[in-house]
Amino acid sequence: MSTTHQEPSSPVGLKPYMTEPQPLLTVDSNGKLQLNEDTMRTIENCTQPVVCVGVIGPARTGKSLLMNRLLGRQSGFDLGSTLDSKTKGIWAWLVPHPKDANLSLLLLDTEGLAHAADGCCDRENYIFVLTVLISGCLLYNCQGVFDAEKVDKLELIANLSQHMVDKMGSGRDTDVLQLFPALYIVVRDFTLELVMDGERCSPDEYLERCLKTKFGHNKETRTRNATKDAVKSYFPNRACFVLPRPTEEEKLSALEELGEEDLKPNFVKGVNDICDRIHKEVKPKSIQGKVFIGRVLGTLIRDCLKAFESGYIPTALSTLEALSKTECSKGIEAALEMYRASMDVLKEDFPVTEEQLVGHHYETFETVVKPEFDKYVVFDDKADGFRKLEEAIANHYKYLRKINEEDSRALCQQIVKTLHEVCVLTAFEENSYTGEYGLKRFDEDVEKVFCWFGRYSHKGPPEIVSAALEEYKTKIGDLRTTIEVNATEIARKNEEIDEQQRRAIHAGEQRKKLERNFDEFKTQVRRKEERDRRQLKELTTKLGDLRLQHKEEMLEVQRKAKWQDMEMQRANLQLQHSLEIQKERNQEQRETERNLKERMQMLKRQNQRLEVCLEQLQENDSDEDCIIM
Ligand SMILES: Nc1nc2c(ncn2[C@@H]2O[C@H](COP(=O)(O)OP(=O)(O)O)[C@@H](O)[C@H]2O)c(=O)[nH]1
Ligand SMILES: [Mg+2]
Repeated sequence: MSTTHQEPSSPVGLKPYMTEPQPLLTVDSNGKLQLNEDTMRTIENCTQPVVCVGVIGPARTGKSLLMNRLLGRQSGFDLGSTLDSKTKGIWAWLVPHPKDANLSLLLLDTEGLAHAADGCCDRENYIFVLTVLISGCLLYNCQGVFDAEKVDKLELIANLSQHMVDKMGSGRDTDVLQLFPALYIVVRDFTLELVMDGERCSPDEYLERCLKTKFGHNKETRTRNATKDAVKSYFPNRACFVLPRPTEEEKLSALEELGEEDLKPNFVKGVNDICDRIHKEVKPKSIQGKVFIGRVLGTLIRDCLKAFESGYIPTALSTLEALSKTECSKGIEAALEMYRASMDVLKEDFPVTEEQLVGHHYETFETVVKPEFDKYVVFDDKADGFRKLEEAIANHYKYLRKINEEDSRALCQQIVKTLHEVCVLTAFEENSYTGEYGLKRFDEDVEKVFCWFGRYSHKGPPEIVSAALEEYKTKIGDLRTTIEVNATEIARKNEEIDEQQRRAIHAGEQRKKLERNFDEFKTQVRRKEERDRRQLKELTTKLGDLRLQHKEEMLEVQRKAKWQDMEMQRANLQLQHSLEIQKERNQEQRETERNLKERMQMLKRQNQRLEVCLEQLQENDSDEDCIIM
């Protein structure tokens, strides 16, 4: 086979491709189709344009085997070798495109039309419609020959297609028809010679001949002709392939185990031809130049499922409208996200000027938002989606503008606050603005604030910057008035204080003078007191001396008087004794008158000598020895 399967590369944590087929639509116990989210995620995450190939046709006609062989695989999609169909719903297999690294290939294996009689008509319709809508190539697989009976079997396809293109003339006819895939009819177990009118013909010529309408008016002919016309109208891009039986009858049930060498060469060649044609001709679907990538396919599938769940089969137009709406919303979301991300880069530098913000906004809008939105949007003829986008962007721009202005305001206020603190507040707290030149200093410092503020760049929109300065001016104006009032008040108080100080100094001088006088007076008093004390002391000493002297003199006098008394007494005694003696002697005198007279004379002399002695004693009053002598 010409196709070589490449193992999908799957970075850790991401599953860009599927290593094996996965269920896309499963059938629950009630026969309802359920979407497999895991498979959907893988498809939706595929960012490459996707070539989608779906196979339909009666059950057990080798559809699954054909899909596996398209990937050069013996196995993959389950084959059913019994009457029971292995494939229910739709199975998907997303792989890298074997021939184009920029594309991905999605194979859809369906449970088949005219499925076993389990009353699943709606389901068949849904599966067909969904496969048609998302596939770029629809393989219609049938067995035997493509004859009138097979054409009849296409009636369902024709009818459904007819339904899908209902309401033609909406202005979207081209787009609607573009949604239809190429139709490749694959006739399996084809045993006949391809001969028409005696000449060999190609399978495509064979198909076209089969699709030729026939003349006739009976109902059967009319219906068949309508089917043929419908198929030709909706599937202008069509082809036919015939494949012989892949191998001998007895090996059919074990086809999965057979290698290429076990298959008939014609079968292998036929499958290769299909592959080549698919690889060459089937392109990813696109509407209005918007190529279907995984996300768009996902949107289509989900929109279809919504319609199925509501019980109706979507038309191509409704599908496109739903797709347009959903993609438009996603486009708005994605473009807005890109806008946000791009603007967030500028937001890091907030605040910026209005020009910068507007400039970045317009540049982002033109170079990022529009292209991103364009990736999604289809059928936005009236630009409703674009208006919504503009509105969303405008809202976000408004929000950013507000943030920018808030940031600018906050920054300006912060700068002003810091400068004010550094240039003004510190000086204010240190009372530098009081006194005669306080207000002048204040004005100079405020001027510094304005000057330094002007040196800061990236402050944001000028009107916000101006507003911040105006606000500061008002605030500073109040402060200036306060300083002015304070300065006047302080000047007045200073004058008062100066006056008080002057008075105090004067009073102090007066007091000092008084104190000096008082000190002098005290000194004088002290000196006088000392003098008086000294004099008093001297007088006291003198008095004491005098008293002592007087006392001694008195004692001496007394002593002398006492002594004199004693002397007198002694003299008296002597005198008495003398008198007695005198008397005796007088008697004796009388007796001895002469002797007495003589003796009297002698006593008188003695008395005179005593008196002389006494006088001498009186003259030497302190000489006791002398006295004692
Ligand atoms: N006669 C015949 N049998 C086939 C062919 N391809 C597959 N088979 C067998 O038919 C049975 C059903 O095949 P499968 O691929 O599951 O058919 P599906 O139900 O259409 O998907 C299996 O046993 C296959 O081996 C074919 O081309 N001719
Ligand atoms: Mg199958």
